[in-house]
Amino acid sequence: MTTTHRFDTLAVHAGYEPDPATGAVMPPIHLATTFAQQGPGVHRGFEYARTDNPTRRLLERCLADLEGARFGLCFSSGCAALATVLHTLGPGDHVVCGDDVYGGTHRLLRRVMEPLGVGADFVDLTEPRRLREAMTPRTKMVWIESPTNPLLKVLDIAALAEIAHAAGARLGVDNTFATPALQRPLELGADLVLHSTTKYLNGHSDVVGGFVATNDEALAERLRFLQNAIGAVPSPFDCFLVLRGVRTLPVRMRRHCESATQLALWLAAHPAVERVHYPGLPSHPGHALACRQMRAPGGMISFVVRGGLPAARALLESTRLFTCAESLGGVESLIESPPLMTHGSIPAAERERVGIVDGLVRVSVGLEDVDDLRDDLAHALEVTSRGAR
Ligand code: P1T
Repeated sequence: MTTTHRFDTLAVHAGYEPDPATGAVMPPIHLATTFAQQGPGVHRGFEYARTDNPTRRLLERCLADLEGARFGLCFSSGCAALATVLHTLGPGDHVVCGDDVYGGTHRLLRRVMEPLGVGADFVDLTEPRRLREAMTPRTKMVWIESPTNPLLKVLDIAALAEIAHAAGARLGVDNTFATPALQRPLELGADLVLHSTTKYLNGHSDVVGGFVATNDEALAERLRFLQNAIGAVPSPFDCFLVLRGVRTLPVRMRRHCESATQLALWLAAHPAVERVHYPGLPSHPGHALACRQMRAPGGMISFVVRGGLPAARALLESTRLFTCAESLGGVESLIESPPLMTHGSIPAAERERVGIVDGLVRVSVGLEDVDDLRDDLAHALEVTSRGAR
């Protein structure tokens, strides 16, 4: 098995060969917390399970291969992964972050890192030149999502990498929404790629986890040190589950994308819907860039319902198949209100400036029959608009 295989093959095989001792085609889950040493410091590569663990090592290799990376590190959540990455920075350093990011990313920068002396500015980076304007001599990191959460903006990763590098900063890309099945940021010039493996990579809504990959050896070494020192590592069982989930990632992503495209087109023509954000729609401002940068537009859609917050609330209370819940990327379809739920930790004025309006609703399109999903939204939108009349 080599990394020259095509993506679908890699997804099935990366990181693991049948066990030479037993022939087992799936790896064992190594639950041991400590490993016997022949003498102090003399061992087979494993000492203590926070530092390294055979099941985690398999997943790290697998996910790094999928991102086309030399190095990969797993964490206990996406937020833990980002917190560890941000600890490569110190007082006086500055981050330029895309203005539309997961609420927890915003919270980590504003309320955890800023009091520690790491400044952050949140900037709309859909026009790459805005990055040049926002960079200061102290900017060490540019942090983006593409597509963004929740507005599905598409950012030009290659152009932003060039600008960041010219000023001596690193570009980190949160690739949670796209997954490596659709987009590989390191190949576009990013220095770091991050995932909440809680989402599509695991894909079954039963693990919270995070992952970071890089090709920069010195950075990987620093992250390895911080991973052990901070200790926000995943359990071996969770690593096994993510490894298992990843095997079907390309198949799942194809279906997520097909169904989301159909639903986005249908929503865009619905009278109760004011506006649809989906990179697969030709009317989306980032559509051409998405066609260049991504293999397909993804399984996430957000849209604005007419009638503001009361209408959004009624919609979330009226779906039967779409479950009202945070998170995304699982086999089941979810619906949520960013201002009330995932992005509630961002101050209202800042949310409004970014465009996270009260009527915004986000859906994670699952693997159910797309006609059932459309019928469910049709029924719920009918109930919602009846209430508004
Ligand atoms: O939940 P956790 O595994 O810690 O991952 C945080 C995170 C990081 N990056 C992106 C793009 C994310 O969407 C998330 C988590 N997001 C949700 C829970 C959500 O519903 O948007």
